[in-house]
Amino acid sequence: MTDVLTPVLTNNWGDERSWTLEAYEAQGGYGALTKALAMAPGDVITAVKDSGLRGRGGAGFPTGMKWSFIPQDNPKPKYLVVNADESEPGTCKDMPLMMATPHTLVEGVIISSYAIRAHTAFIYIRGEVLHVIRRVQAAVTEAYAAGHLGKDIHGTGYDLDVVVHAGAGAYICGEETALLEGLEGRRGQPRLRPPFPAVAGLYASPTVINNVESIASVPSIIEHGAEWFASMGTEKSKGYGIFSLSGHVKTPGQYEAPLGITLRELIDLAGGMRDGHELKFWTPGGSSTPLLTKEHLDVPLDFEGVGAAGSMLGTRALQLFDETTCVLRAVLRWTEFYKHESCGKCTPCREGTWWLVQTLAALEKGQGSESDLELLLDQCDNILGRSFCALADGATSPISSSIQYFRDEYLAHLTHGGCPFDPAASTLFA
Ligand code: L3W
Repeated sequence: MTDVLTPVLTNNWGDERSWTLEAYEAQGGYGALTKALAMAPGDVITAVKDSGLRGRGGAGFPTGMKWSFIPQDNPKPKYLVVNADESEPGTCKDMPLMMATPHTLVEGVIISSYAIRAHTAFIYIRGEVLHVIRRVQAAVTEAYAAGHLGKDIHGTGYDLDVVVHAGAGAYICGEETALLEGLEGRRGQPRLRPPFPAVAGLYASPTVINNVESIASVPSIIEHGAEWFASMGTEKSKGYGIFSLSGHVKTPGQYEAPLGITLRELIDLAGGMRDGHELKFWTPGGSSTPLLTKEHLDVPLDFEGVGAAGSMLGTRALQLFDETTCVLRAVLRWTEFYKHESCGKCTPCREGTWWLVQTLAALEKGQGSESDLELLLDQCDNILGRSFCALADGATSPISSSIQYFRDEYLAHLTHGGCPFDPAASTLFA
């Protein structure tokens, strides 16, 4: 069994007033900043590269490599933007992190900005979570007062300003280029890539955009060293991450563990499935990642292991459903979400998600025929890889995977003339 629970990011979550500067500094907080500021910026990038840290926002792109794409011969200002929009269904790691230890993020922002030679950084937080926005803003204010931010940080001559920005509440703004549009004051819609933000991002300047957890992982890498971080996890998926468990599990919550842990181990940590019930299906990284089943309980939860099982690690948002849940109803509910959140910019997504809902809703009511399953898969085919960003691709994932694993359940709706499940039996999607 993997060494379970390696709390680094979550280590002080239970402490009284863990979010204050005083509590953070009492645990050695901002020590990594002092260490980083004594290093050359390029050496900080090398340390993050050597650690093997990969983006924690879903895609797993190597963080240090992304930073090294910032062209230092470009005279334009460089920016760091933290993607704190966390909206993927089931994902709940960045918000608790920002509530419990916002200074971990702020310290990470300063070190990361220093590494890419940025003098302005933005933390883009989804607008609905006012309490989180206030907490992060309070931490930024404390950091300015303590000399960790502003002019001549720690007397090194390095200047950095941090702006906390509230989004306006749209799932699409978690997509990095739509986020930049929002930050520039426009309607949040994705831009065509390339150019990638590292070349032309915010205000057409070189910009690094990283997820909260990625940036919050940086101080401990600097403090303990790249080798320490790389000694955890698996060969290609290094380090640890926060796994969020929700659904029909006894103790839902955040479990920090090395990448490569299995769902079976995590369920044990969470006290098991609810009494008398067994796992039926689950999402490894939110509803945008193809569903898996109980056959996949021992898949290593790293980018490669989950990929080999036909899904994606994504945001490690593990949503667990037992045998009382109608898979079709769950998938319909997610598809309605994607239809609602489609920004409408490209036709495959705008029209395609609408058609997916129509077809699924009819099947869920027991209307239509078996050929509608092929129609649904055909609709998915016409969306996948043909839209502007990953939103529509994500919308197809639960549909095609549920047909792959639960075709009989779709057909049972047709023979039953409606949903054969008792909606009262499942506490979810009832
Ligand atoms: C420079 C290149 N930069 C790639 C950068 C790129 C981005 C990062 C990853 O979507 C996924 C999505 C969701 N030069 C580059 C380059 N980059 N090539 O690397 O890029 P990419 O395109 O692989 O992914 P993405 O657009 O960032 C993220 C999936 O994650 N997801 C997560 C959803 C999460 C939320 C949330 O609430 N946090 O919404 C779940 O599965 O579907 O596939 O920075 O610029 N040549």
